[in-house]
Amino acid sequence: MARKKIALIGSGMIGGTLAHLAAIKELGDIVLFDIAEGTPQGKALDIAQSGPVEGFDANLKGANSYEDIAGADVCIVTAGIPRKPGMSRDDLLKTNLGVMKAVGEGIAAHAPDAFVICITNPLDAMVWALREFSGLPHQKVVGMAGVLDSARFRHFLAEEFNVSVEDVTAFVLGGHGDTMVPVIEYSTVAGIPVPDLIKMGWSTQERIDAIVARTRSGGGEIVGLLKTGSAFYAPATSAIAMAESYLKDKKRLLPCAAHLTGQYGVDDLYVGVPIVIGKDGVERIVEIELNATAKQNFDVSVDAVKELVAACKSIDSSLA
Ligand code: A3D
Repeated sequence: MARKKIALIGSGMIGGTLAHLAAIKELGDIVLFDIAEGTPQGKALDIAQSGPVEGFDANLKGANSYEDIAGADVCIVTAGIPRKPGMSRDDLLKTNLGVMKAVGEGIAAHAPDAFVICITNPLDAMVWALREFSGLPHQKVVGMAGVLDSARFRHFLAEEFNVSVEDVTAFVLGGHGDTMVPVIEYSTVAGIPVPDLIKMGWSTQERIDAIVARTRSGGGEIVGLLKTGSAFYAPATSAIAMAESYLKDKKRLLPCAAHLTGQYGVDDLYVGVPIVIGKDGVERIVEIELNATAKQNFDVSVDAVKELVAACKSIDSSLA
């Protein structure tokens, strides 16, 4: 059986980490693509040279031409620019929208059967635009944010309760950004919901509220520390979990930005919700019951995504 092929569109900090993880996990052969000449080739060679030590078999190739992603089973998109000092959110949106157009057309031409995972920010709007530009089926295009935001929440909860991260499950829904919705009723330690743990004296509502707030600004906290970039290890790991669920038909239930067609009262928008990822891509969208506060927060989050999509439509009339 031929190896699967994984194309990484964007070979920056997340792209390189994705390549390393995909190689170590032997998910398939890997193509690193970027417009920067030398970067994808250098990273591909460096990671390939770790193969003999790690003992993985994977072909790694760096590329500046979309032809090299031909026939990819999975494309993970991190291409774009980060927000620079003095740059408005709209300027960022405009630039990255142009990048999504080029990437979407490249994928449509060379890897139309791929499962596509978008990571480029602003996430919920970029994944929507990428899907529009590529024309791929909605169930084959998703955005990575919820797995990362939930992982951050799980990490903080595990620290708070002094238990293994393995036993902590958590849900963070909604758009990626300040308006994301960590849902504590569905967050558990080995099945015990967080509100019950508060009642049992494991923590207090105030401390959990602080953890929720820290989760919401989890990306910003890391940007503040790194100063020259944003998080890349945990974002890459999160996208690899999604890719693995597709490639191995694991049918994992993961919070991801998925295209909604009426679920949660939302139509034609990508928002973070629980989905099942298997060999067909998004195989199920799971509608969980939200309490009044969570629903209210979810709606605020949806409005923020709507605004961004409207801005995309006004920048590029082909999207309107
Ligand atoms: P970075 O290291 O700057 O890598 C981006 C790469 O994209 C660079 O190598 C660029 O050369 C390349 N690039 C730019 N334009 C194009 C193009 N047209 N075609 C192909 N490649 C291009 O960034 P990063 O890897 O740290 O982050 C990548 C993206 O992920 C950014 O938009 C971040 O904001 C975003 N991000 C999202 C999350 C989420 O949870 C959603 C978390 C962390 C980062």
